[in-house]
Amino acid sequence: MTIPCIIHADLDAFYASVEALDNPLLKGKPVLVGGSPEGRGVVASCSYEARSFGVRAAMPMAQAMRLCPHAIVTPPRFHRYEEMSGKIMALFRSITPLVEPISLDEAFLDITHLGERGVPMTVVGRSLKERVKAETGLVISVGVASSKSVAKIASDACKPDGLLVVEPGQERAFLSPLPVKDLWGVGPRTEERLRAEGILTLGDLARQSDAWARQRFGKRGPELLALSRGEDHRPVLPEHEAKSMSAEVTFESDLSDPEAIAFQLSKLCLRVALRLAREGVKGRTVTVKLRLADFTTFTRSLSLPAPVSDAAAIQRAAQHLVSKETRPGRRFRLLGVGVSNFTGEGQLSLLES
Ligand code: DCP
Ligand code: MG
Repeated sequence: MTIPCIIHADLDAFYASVEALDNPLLKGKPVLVGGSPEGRGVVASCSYEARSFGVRAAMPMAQAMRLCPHAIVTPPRFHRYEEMSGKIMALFRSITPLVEPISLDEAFLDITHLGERGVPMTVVGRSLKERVKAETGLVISVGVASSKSVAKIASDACKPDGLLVVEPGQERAFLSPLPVKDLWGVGPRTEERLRAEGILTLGDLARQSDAWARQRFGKRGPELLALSRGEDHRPVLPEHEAKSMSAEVTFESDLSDPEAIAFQLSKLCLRVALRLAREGVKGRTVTVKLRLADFTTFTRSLSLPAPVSDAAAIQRAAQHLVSKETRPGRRFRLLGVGVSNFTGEGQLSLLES
């Protein structure tokens, strides 16, 4: 039986690293990319120099500046990050067509074919890191394992500038001492519930029975147990097999002005259109995601008579949906746009290319 070989690659301090790449004065300095410290801005990305002061992503910018007063703050430049992301994903695809991007800066690569030919995984990982560095100037951390879940945990564990290969058969030993929160899908609430039961590490979790897990977490329980044991059979799905493409933004301060919302919407539609164009797909369903000031989150969808991929058409549909939800006094915290329900037409052109 063939053992799958899966890479999880994730750029180190992505936005902050791109800023340092474009402005050498920022190299080796604590860099924070995000909203302004005066507003309600948060840190989107921070260099490892800034992290040594305790700064973390999603932290309010004002708090980050208290921890690291000499940090350099710069606003995000999404187009530039998308451009770099495109370059890196193309590089990944030159190694295998089986690339599943998870976000702008991370992807799974199925390199089972190299494993079958006996190429050592450390060699593949090292050469991937070197190529990314040489061709883009950026640094990735790489985890290699027999499954997506273990590969992802491995790349997180070896950051920054890391390479970690978990050999087949060693999955459980690798996971066992790690805290439960390292598992993909275990958020603060699940972590707290597990802690209440005395379960702190993945090893603690792996020892429980399916019945125990089902009783506490329902259907998800046995799935969590399997992941804690390093068992994960999900395949790497290339993006054109993805079900949707989307982009979203959290505002620095909640928006209620319809014109301001329309402007943000237009930028999101452009980002989604870029991704659709890159993959050569069209979709018939446009969805908007809205989060109110009180964190209530909901989506609204519209199915169109014909598939679309251009920013203007996506925007017309998205704007129609959003306009029905805006009213005086209603403030929005987050806005997202997605296109799904991809058509045969787009898929066909993909196959042809
Ligand atoms: N991002 C964001 N807000 C967050 C987390 C991430 O806007 N709360 C953006 C900025 C990041 C990018 O996504 O640069 C990638 O996210 P990562 O979690 O991979 O974070 P980094 O790449 O910045 O750091 P690292 O991967 O080295 O931990
Ligand atoms: Mg990253």
